[in-house]
Amino acid sequence: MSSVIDHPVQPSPEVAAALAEGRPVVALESTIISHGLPRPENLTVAREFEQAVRDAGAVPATVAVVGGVPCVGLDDAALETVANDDTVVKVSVRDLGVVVSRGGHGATTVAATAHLAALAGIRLFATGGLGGVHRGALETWDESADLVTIGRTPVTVVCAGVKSILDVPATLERLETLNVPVLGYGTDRFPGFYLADSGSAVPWTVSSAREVAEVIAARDRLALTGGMVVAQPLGPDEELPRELHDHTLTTGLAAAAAQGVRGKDVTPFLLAWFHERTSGASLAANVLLVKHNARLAAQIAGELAALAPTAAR
Ligand code: PSU
Ligand code: MN
Repeated sequence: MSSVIDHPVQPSPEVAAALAEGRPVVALESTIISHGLPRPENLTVAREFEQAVRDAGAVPATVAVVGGVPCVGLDDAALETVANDDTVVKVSVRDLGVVVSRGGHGATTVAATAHLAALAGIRLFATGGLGGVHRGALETWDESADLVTIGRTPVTVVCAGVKSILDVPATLERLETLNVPVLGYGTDRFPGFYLADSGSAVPWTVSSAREVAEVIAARDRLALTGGMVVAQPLGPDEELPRELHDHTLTTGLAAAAAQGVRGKDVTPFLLAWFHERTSGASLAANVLLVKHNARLAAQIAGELAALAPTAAR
């Protein structure tokens, strides 16, 4: 039995075997399960995200801190804890050491998931939306640690862009400063999560998983050790109706301000606001886009394993 003293993270037996054999593995975050999606759908959906990775030929590794152990790959009981236990806290990189030392439960954000996945040797990570620069950040300084962490962590994050609850142009500017390439998958527009087009352009467009794997391999050869973002939009028939989206966003931002919601609570507050006020439409879009991203990340991991067998681990 390995311990967290010998090894920084604890991979599940299935994940450990896949990594040792150079088979494709895709990390999945857990904040989306505990704080991003409503109960009881969150547990079912968490299993569906893992299944989407499997269906595309890779091994899913959902990341979370369970009883103080930084786990990469969760068994059924651990996944259930993350989905249903009220003591699970949202854990970004700054929180990891505290939650681990106290033996607590933590659901990892994109930043904390990327950090632990990279420690385990996983190169691909699928999620819904990245954190980013919040609106009004000039006064509040509220910028997600997701950005700086991706900037220095050798993981490719497949997402549907960022939510329009954020300042999208400022987020893209920060990613540029942090040397993070943003590749639009089949699009030259940066996706806006529920919306296919956030209104901003991406610097690069790719059209196959193979192409993304080639960029990862080229970056490895160039000793570019930071991370990368692959942004995949929902289809035209899959995105939220724009009027519904805009109305829900405006009222949600106003409610957050009126109720004094700040810091790490802002994102979960706005996600819940959308889920409660779009009669299931935002939830359906959210689940669909994560599954798309899980599938694409698995395909990229497969291509990378074929292209550069040692880089895929
Ligand atoms: N954006 C979403 N859904 C999410 C999150 C962001 O559309 O679930 C979660 C992710 O876990 C992300 C985190 O890493 O919120 C960012 O939170 P903060 O802005 O507090 O860093
Ligand atoms: Mn924040």
